[in-house]
Amino acid sequence: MAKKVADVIVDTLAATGIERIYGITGDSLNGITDSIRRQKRIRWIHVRHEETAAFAAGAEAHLTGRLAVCAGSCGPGNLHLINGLYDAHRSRVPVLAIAAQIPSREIGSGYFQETDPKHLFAQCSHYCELVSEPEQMPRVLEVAIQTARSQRGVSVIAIPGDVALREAVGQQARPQFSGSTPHVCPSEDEIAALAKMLNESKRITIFGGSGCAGAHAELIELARRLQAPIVHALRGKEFIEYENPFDVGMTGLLGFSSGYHAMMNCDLLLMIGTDFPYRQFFPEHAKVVQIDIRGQQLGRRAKLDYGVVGDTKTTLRALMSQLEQKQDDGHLKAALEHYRKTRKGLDELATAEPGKRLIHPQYVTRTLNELAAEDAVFACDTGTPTIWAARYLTMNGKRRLVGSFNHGSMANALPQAIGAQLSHPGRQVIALCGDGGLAMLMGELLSLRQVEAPVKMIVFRNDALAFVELEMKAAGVLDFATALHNPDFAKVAEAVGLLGLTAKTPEQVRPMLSEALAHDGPALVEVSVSRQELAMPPSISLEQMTGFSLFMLKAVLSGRGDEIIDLARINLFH
Ligand SMILES: Cc1cc2nc3c(=O)[nH]c(=O)nc-3n(C[C@H](O)[C@H](O)[C@H](O)COP(=O)(O)OP(=O)(O)OC[C@H]3O[C@@H](n4cnc5c(N)ncnc54)[C@H](O)[C@@H]3O)c2cc1C
Ligand SMILES: Cc1ncc(C[n+]2csc(CCOP(=O)(O)OP(=O)(O)O)c2C)c(N)n1
Repeated sequence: MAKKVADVIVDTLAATGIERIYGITGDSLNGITDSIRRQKRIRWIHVRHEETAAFAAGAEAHLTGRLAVCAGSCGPGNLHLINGLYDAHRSRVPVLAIAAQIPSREIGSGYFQETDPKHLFAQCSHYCELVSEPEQMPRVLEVAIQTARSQRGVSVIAIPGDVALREAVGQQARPQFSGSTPHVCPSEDEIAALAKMLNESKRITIFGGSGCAGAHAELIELARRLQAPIVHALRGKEFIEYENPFDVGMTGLLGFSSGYHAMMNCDLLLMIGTDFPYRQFFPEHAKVVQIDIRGQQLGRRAKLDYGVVGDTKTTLRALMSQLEQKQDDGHLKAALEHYRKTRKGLDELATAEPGKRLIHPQYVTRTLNELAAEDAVFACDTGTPTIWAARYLTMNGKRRLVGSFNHGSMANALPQAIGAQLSHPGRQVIALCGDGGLAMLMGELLSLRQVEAPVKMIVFRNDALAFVELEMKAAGVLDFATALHNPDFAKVAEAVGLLGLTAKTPEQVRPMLSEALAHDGPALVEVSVSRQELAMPPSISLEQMTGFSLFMLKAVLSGRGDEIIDLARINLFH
C-alpha cells in the first residue's frame, strides 16, 4: 500500500522517539489515527477533553525534557487544546500539537467547524504552519519539531484531513537532531566584571529558579564561596531546595518570610535562571545582577546593575576561580536563623487536633509528604494546593513537582498527572487537587481507567474557590461567587471504577492517604479541609492591611461576624 502523508507524520514522530500522542479523534484526524493503529509504534492516549491532552503532553515534556505530542480534530477539537498549550509554551517545554483542519477545498468559506489555527495558536507557539501539499512533508513537521525543541515551547502543524490522506511524495524522514544543549559561557570580560561585583559586595543573596536545574553542585559551591543564602522561585524548588545548607525558602505571596527578608536585606542580589514575575518582591536599594541563558530575560523583572547571558552550570564554573572566599557569614547566619524560625512556624500550622473535626490542609500535605515515595511525582492545582505544595512538600533531587506555575490555570493537576504517569510508569504520581479544579475537568477521572494510569488524587475539599476568596479578602472585597456545591467526590470516584476514600477527621487523614498510596490502581481521597486557612504573605503591604480591615468591616456589617471569629480561631489561635 502506498504511503500516505499521515504515515509520513507517524513515521517521523516515531523516528523522533515519540511514544504516545494524547488527544481525541475526529473525522479530520482519521488519517493520522488510522496510521497510528496500523503502525503500532505510537500509543494513542484517549482522554476526555483536549485541554487535558495538552496539559498531559506539557507535563511529560517538563518531566522528561523531551518533545511530547498532542492532537485535536478540526475546529472545536483543536481549539480545546489551547489552554494547555499556553501553559506548555509559557513553561518553555517542547510540545508539538497536531491540529487537524477542515477539508482543504473549504478553507476560507466559513465552512462547518472552520477556525484559523495559524491565527489561533500564534500567541502560544513558536511555530504554526498549515500543511496544504504532500510535498511539504516531512519538512514542515521537522521544522516544527526542531523549533519546539530548540526554542523550547510549542509548535503546531495544522493539516486538513484530506491532505493527511493523500499519497506521500516519496520523501523520507531526514536524520533527526537531538535537543540542542550547547554550553553557553559569558565572555572573559563579563565573567571578570561579574566576579568583581561579587567580590566587592558584603551581603549577597542568591535568587535561583528553574534555570538552575542540573547545576546543584555548582550552586551550592557558589553559595559557600559567597557565604550567601539561597532563595528560590517556585519552579526552582525541585532543583534547589534539597541537600542545600544555604536554603532559606521561597519568596513571593506564597513564600516564606525568611526568603522575602533575605532578598530585602542584601546589598547584592544575584539572580540565576529565574523569571520570578512579581516585581514588588525585589529589593529597591540593593544591586541586582542576573545570569540567564536567554538574553531577552535580562532586566525583565528587576532593574539590573549587570546581566550576562550564559547557562548556569558553565557560567558558575567559569566564575568560581575568580571569586574570593568570603569570611563574613553574618548575613548568611541571620537568614538561616530566620529560615529555621519560619519553618518551625509553618510546621506548627501543619498539625492535627485529635477529637476536632477541623482538618488543616497543611497537615494533610505534611502527612502526604511523609508517606509519599522517595521518587514521587507531584502535580498541584492552581489555587491553595499550590501554597501547600510549595510549603509542605519536600524535594530530594528524585521527586518532581509540576504545576501551572507560569500560566496559572486551574484544573491542571489531574491532566498533568496523567502525562506524568504515562511517561513514568511504575512511579508514584500524586495530584493535589482543589475541589474547584477537579470539578473543572472531572471527566478525566474516566480517563484514568481508560488509559490505565494509577494516579492518586488528594482532593482538598473546602467547598470554595478558596484561593480567590483569600485574594478577595486581601483586596478588601467581600467574597462573592466563590462557594461550591460539591458532590461526594469519593462516591463519584467509586462510580467510575476508582478507589474512593474520605477523610472527615484529622485521625482519618493518615490511614486514608496510606491506603490510597498503597492501592494498585487509581485512587481518590477526599479530605474535608478548613475553608479559611489564611496563607499570609511574608510582607503585608499597607494596601493589603487596609484590605483586611475593610473585609472585617464589611463582613461584620453584612452580619457575618461568625466568619471573622472562625477566621481568627483558625489563624490566630491555631
Ligand atoms: C497561584 C500561584 C501562586 C504563585 N505564587 C508564587 C510565589 O509566591 N512565589 C514564587 O516563587 N512563585 C509563585 N508562583 C509561580 C510563579 O508564577 C512563577 O511560575 C515562578 O516564580 C517562576 O519560577 P522560576 O523563575 O524558577 O521559573 P521560570 O519561569 O521557568 O524561569 C526560568 C528562567 O531560567 C532561564 N533558564 C532556563 N534554563 C537556563 C539555564 N540552563 N541557565 C540559565 N538560565 C536558564 C529561563 O530563560 C528563565 O528566565 C505562583 C504560581 C501560582 C499558580
Ligand atoms: C481556568 C481558570 N479559571 C479561573 C481562575 C482563577 N482562579 C485561580 S485559583 C481559583 C480557585 C481554585 O479553586 P479550587 O480548585 O477549589 O482550589 P482552592 O483554592 O479552593 O483550594 C480560581 C477561580 C484560574 N486561575 N484559572
